[in-house]
Amino acid sequence: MSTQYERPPESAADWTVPQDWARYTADEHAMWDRLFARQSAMLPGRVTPAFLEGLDVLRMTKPGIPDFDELSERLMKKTGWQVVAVPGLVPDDVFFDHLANRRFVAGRFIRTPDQIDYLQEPDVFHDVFGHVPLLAHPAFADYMQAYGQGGLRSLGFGALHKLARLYWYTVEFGLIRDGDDLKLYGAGIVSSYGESRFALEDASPNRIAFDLIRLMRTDYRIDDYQQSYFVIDSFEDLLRQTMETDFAPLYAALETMDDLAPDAILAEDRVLTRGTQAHAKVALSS
Ligand code: HBI
Ligand code: FE
Repeated sequence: MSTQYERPPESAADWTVPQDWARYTADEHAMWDRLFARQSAMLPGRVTPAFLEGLDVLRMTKPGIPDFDELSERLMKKTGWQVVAVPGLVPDDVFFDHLANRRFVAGRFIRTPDQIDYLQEPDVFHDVFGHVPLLAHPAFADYMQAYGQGGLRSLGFGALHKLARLYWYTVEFGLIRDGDDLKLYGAGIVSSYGESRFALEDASPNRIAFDLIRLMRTDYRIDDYQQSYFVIDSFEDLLRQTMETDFAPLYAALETMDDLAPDAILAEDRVLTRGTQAHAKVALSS
């Protein structure tokens, strides 16, 4: 879990690098525009309205890869967050320290055409299109900072593995209730053409009401669409539940409980959709 990465010599002690916005090529900007057009055609009606508001107030609808300094200036006024560039994945403690200080670390490179639907390391489209719009939402912005602070504390408990599930099933792959509807908000979903439809509309995955302890017991998949999505009521509710929780006793309690498979359903779950898991079965047999 606590992978050691080599800090590139050109990066600062906190792993940041200049974005070097002027160095992007026309092809790189065109790649952003292509991804942006594809996602913004599909997201209205599917994504939480807060995401679209974020795109708008941050002026992310302008063509081309956003300039992080410009983005930070707008975000700073709204919620006090900044976007800083990093060369790739950074160590957990560095990642959490940035979040705890309201700095979102973003990859500066962009995927190539042959990687359009899948790449391993987060690029600028995933990080900036996927994550940054919601940082303009006050409760979500506070949740991300609280996550960074909790992350730093979790390292002292050797509990990062459990806390990482919270990030995964909320920040990356979360769904949110909108009246009687479900909407997308997780960055891993909203930056993915395939998963944006799958997470909401496919019969395969489970959709289960958010429950902090239950979620922190649940393993996740990094190699395919999720087998279960967890649904929050609102960003305010997510923030409140995590702020009210004392994680030290929670980690101790989790040690006594079994981990759950990504497709598990428990008798006490509030299940919104019981998935067929047809997608996971096909993927497994191929
Ligand atoms: N580094 N650049 C980057 N982006 C991440 O999302 C990230 C990271 N390092 C560690 C990390 N995430 C994990 O600690 C979290 O996903 C829990
Ligand atoms: Fe991400």
